[in-house]
Amino acid sequence: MSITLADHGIQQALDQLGVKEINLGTSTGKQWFGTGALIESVSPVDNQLIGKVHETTKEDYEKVVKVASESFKVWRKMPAPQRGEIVRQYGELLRQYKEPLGKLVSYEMGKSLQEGYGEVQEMIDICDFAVGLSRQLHGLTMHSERPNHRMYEQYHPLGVVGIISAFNFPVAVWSWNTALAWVCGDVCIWKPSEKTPLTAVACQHLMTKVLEQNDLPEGISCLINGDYRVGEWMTNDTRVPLISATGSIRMGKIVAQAVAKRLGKSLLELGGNNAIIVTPDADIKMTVIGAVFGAVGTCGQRCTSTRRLIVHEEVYDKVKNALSEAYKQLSIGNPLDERNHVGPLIDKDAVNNYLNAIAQVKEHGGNMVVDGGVLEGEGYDSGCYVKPAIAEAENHWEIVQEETFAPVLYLLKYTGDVENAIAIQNGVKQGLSSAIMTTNLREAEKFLSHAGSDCGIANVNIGTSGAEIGGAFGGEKETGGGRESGSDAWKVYMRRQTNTINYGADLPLAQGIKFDL
Ligand code: UN1
Repeated sequence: MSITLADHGIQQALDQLGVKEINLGTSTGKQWFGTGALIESVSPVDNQLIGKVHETTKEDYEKVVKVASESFKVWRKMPAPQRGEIVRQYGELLRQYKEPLGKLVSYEMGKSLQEGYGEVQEMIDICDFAVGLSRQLHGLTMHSERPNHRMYEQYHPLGVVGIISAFNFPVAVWSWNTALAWVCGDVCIWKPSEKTPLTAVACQHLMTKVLEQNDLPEGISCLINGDYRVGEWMTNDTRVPLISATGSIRMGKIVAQAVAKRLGKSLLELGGNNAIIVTPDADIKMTVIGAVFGAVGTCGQRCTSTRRLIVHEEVYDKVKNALSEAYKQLSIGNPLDERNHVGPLIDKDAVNNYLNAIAQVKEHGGNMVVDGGVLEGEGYDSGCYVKPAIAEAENHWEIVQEETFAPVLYLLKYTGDVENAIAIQNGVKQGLSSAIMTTNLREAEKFLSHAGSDCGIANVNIGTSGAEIGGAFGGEKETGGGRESGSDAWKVYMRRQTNTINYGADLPLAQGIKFDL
């Protein structure tokens, strides 16, 4: 028996957010337009069509870039703290709309309601962060080698920022980029995942309210919709100096090359193959909580999801048993029901990738500690609900080396010193997030040292996922090297200028060069 959108409370959320059955997919802020083909947004929760969005055509795209480039000239003139005020208002609106937006995130993407709300909370948090930042876009001053000279640096807005986001964090990652870019004086064009276009339409409607209330020009916040072809218009466009892209390594390599070809800047946040090292001195209770949330949260579809658990032989069986017990407690089902821990995968392709990973483990003769499978029967009609699985594996297997965006956790055994575990942890192409569970200071510090984890994120006694917005987020190696959200990640959204001012009556040259006329 199918449940209607109204039964889920989704219809009400859509109404509150101004999302319709058929939506224009292109927006420059106040104006909405679009004549392109329709993208259908189907919920992985129960296969229901939530709504449709018109794809952006090349003509629409041209219009958007023109408007964005014009509005940049106005926006960059506004003092940064005033831009911060606009972001503050957006954050306020997100507080008001947290419930419907969180719900729509949960239903369109399939993550648990708690995580849907958590994602909107990340948006609110980054807005708050950006408001403070708007008064701190500082450069350094340096002492000049020449007398009567002053040297300093300043940061200027960059221009139009193109944001390509993924389905798994359909709204938060956009906010990490826009909230910072806006206070930095940039204007943004957002291409969300074609799997989650409605949450993007909802966010743009909210921003439209803010822009209208403040009588700001069109083009500060723009939305375009479509698949990789629409993304390509942006990556190849010299009018877009920075492309920030989140997604697969495969996608990132294409984007990076296209942007580099025109010597643009890119900020890449790509795949991870995140591991937790569990040493003999680990607190097992904490380990289980961190590992289970890391592996099954968001149904294993975070770029920070825990994929590998590298466990010392002394505690291996204990950890293995504790994990299989914990997995028995997991309830899988409709993510809008707060009793469920795990919702569906995004679509059938994701289910196939998951099944393929398990099949490959079995081909290698790997033992399934907790077997997987697709769930069937009432409540599982969409065919996207899978059982989180745990497999005993080896690090060098091709499937372990890859990121499978699904809840499959590989158990890897190590012997001897923590250095051996670190070598396994680093022995993959990706370098996003990593963690160690230990109460031993020496092990923890080794893991954090120059010879330790090679990832952008390295945690002690915390899992690999669930990073706070205050730190710079991103990773090394094939994760792409970009940093988003906290710390000084804002610098990538600006151009740096070094200024030297001579307030003397002579013109001495640097490096002691004499050039007498
Ligand atoms: C992502 O999966 O692309 O650290 C982002 C985390 C979240 C963000 C994940 N704060 O798990």
